[in-house]
Parts: sequence; C-alpha cells; structure tokens
Amino acid sequence: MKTDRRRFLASIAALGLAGCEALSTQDWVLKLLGVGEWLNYRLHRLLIPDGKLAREYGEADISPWFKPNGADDIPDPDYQALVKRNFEGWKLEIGGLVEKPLQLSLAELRALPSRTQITRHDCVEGWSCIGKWQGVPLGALLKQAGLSPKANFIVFHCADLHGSDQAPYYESIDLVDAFHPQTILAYQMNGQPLPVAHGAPLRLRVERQLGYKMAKYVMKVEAVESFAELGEGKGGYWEDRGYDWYAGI
Ligand SMILES: Nc1nc2c(c(=O)[nH]1)N[C@H]1C(S)=C(S)[C@@H](COP(=O)(O)O)O[C@H]1N2
Ligand SMILES: [Mo]
Repeated sequence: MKTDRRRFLASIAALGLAGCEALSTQDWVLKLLGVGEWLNYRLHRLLIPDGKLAREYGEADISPWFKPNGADDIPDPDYQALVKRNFEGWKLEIGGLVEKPLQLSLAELRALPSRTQITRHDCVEGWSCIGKWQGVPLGALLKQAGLSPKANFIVFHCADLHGSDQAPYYESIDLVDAFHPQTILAYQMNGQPLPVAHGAPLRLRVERQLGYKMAKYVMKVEAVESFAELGEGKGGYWEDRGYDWYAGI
C-alpha cells in the first residue's frame, strides 16, 4: 500500500515537472481543479503534442443539419438591433492582461488572415455534428494585443444570460489551447455568415475540447492570471455548475 501511494505521488510530481509551461499556470490549475481532473489535464498536455491537430473532414462529411444547443437566440433588444443591422457597429474587445487592448469590427476581423476547418463537434450530451468553420486564429489576435507574461488563461465573455439569476455564459482555456492552430474565432459556418443559432457574430472553436467550451456570442476576450474571481470561480458557466474545466478529447 505504502509503495503504491509513494509511486502515485511520484508520478504526480513527474507530471507536474515534465511540462515546460510556467509553473504559475500549473499552480493555478492545480488549485482550481480536483486532483483527478488535474491529472487528466497534465496527462493530455504531456502525451499529446501541443500543436497536434484534431481530425479534419471533407466537404462530403458536413452534417446536413447541425444541432444548435444551449442559447440559440438572445432576447436582449440591443442584440436584436445588432442582428437587424448585420452587426454594423459591433466590436470585439480584446483586453485584460495585454499591452495593447484591441477593438475589432466584424469587417476588420474578416480582413485578417483566416483558417477554415471541417471538424466534428462533440457535445457532452452525447451527440456530434460535423461543420465547416472559418475564422481568425485566436493566437494571431493575442500576439497583436501583446499578451502579458502574467496571463495564464483566456476568458470568453458571451452575450447570453441564463436562468433565474441571469448568469452570463462564459468560458476559459489555457494558453496551449489559445495558441493551438485550430483555435479560431469563427464568423462563418458552412460557407455562410455564422447564424444567430450558432453564436453570431462570433464564436470560439477550440477543436480538442467538448462542445460547451466553444463559447458562442463572444463579445469580449480577456487575458487573466486566474479565473477564480469570475462567476463562481470554476472557469465557465457549465464548470460553475459541475462540469470539468478541462474537457479535452
Ligand atoms: N454563449 C454560449 N455558448 C455556448 C452555449 C451556450 O448556451 N451559450 N452552449 C454550449 C454547448 S453545450 C454546445 S454543445 C455548443 C453548441 O453549439 P451549436 O449551437 O453551434 O451547436 O455551444 C456551446 N457554447
Ligand atoms: Mo454541449
């Protein structure tokens, strides 16, 4: 028993030391996750190369119908007014721990180099759909804004509110996922402007994670040291309600 426990603790220590991320990120992550989830996170980060791509599919694989899930519209009159004028006047904010906060219109985002990918979306509820997404690599935007060395996570603030307490949807990812080549802020789905049901004007695609990480209706991107002070402190709307923060697949 004793040696088992010692071996278990030694392997935890090895996992912690093996990565070359800033130690502070690991400290935060360990503090915020349970040991089981943290081990899963460290194992993924250790065993899967940071830049390994999620599988991409062909045009013929695109699902004829992609199930909208969670919020599929936002009753807020300001949002409805934006929809009416095709998001004219809307700007994505990029702020927090950056040297140069940015505000980008949809036209400015569309003018930047983009990535297009056909990927499978897996919802934790057990369904999957394949869709084609086009958008701006998040890493390029973060480089433009100049991420502070203190930043450990990227938070996505969304426009939709849920439940009787009107809690805003939000999500967060680490910097490995933030700079992954398939992590994009998508404004186009299956060759059309992103529909309202799927998060217009802009939604996150973070292809190595489950569906609830893919924040729709993204209004603000914020670089933070810790997400402990946001919402209920677990790093996302569903995380605050018991889901794992690390939803790597
Ligand atoms: N802002 C926001 N983002 C969200 C949700 C939501 O309710 N609000 N639902 C999540 C869940 S659980 C899933 S499976 C996907 C669904 O994306 P889709 O509507 O394009 O299928 O969005 C995720 N992102
Ligand atoms: Mo989901």
